Amino acid sequence: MNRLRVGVIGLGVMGADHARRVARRTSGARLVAIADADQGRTLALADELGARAATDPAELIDSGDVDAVLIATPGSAHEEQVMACISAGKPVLCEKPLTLDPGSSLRIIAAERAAGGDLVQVGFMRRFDREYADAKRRIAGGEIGRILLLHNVHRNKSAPARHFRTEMIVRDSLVHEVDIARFLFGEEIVEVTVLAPAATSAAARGVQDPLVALFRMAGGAIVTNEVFVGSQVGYLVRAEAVGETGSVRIGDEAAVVDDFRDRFADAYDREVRAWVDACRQGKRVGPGAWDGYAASAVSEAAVESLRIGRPMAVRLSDQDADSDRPHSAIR
Ligand code: ISE
Repeated sequence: MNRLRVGVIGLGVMGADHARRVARRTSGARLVAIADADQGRTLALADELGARAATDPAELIDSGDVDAVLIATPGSAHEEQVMACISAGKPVLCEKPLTLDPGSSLRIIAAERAAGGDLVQVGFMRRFDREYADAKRRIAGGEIGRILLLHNVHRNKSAPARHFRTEMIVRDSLVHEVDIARFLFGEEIVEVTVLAPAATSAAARGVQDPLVALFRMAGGAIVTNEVFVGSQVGYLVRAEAVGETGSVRIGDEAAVVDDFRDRFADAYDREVRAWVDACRQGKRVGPGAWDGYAASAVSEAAVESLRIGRPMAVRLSDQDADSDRPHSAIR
């Protein structure tokens, strides 16, 4: 079978990493085209990787030499670009968050359903991390009994400098804990509470960093989350799922590194390889449009909880992409 011809849109930190991953470390795929608003950046990377520098995202998506698209642009651009991929009938791996609000994610679900395809995979790469995948297997297998608690710690060394706002800690960082809680429990999050401890002096004026968030799962379990993007120490992600008869820990052996691309390099490789393999078989793996929507709805409730200072219920649409899959049956 021919290799999957992949186009990458968005060549910032994550997008350039993915373009190199597809070009150099993903069997079954070929990087054929790249696009970014910065034409100089596009030309330089196209030269480095031997890909075509597309004139703009729309041209890349519609191009006859592109079978599948990887989107790594800012979240504000995702709806239009994912919709264009759906219209073109092309499978798409869209970096998280799928979109910045629940309504736009629901529009993507509706468009995907109307197109009759299961085309959208969302870039929640931790599901492909070996430790998280093993934890899911052990929990699903009943090794620790019913899980009652999940504790997450998520620290970055420093916050992105430009225009960083408190709600980005929720929508861009905590969103990983939202998805991994849904994944490990196999349930939806029904309530979220966000608390702002005393902020670090390293935070920009008005930014509340760190944040503490509590999720209540549909089955009654509680998830505690610390997200600290300006920790000044390094990138650290740990978790412990606590069950009735034991616990499963994640990240204890992981070195504290500077960058999330180092901590999850293997997970990103496995995620993209799984996406390519699925596309070549006309299938989809991992988190889909519904998972992107649910994470967006929880993020919206989390931002509101922080604003009003009390718990917020998470209300999900009954427009489920897989009508035969109850909300709580998360893949
Ligand atoms: C970034 O976009 C990621 O996805 C990282 O995993 C996360 O730790 C970081 O906070 C985000 O900005």
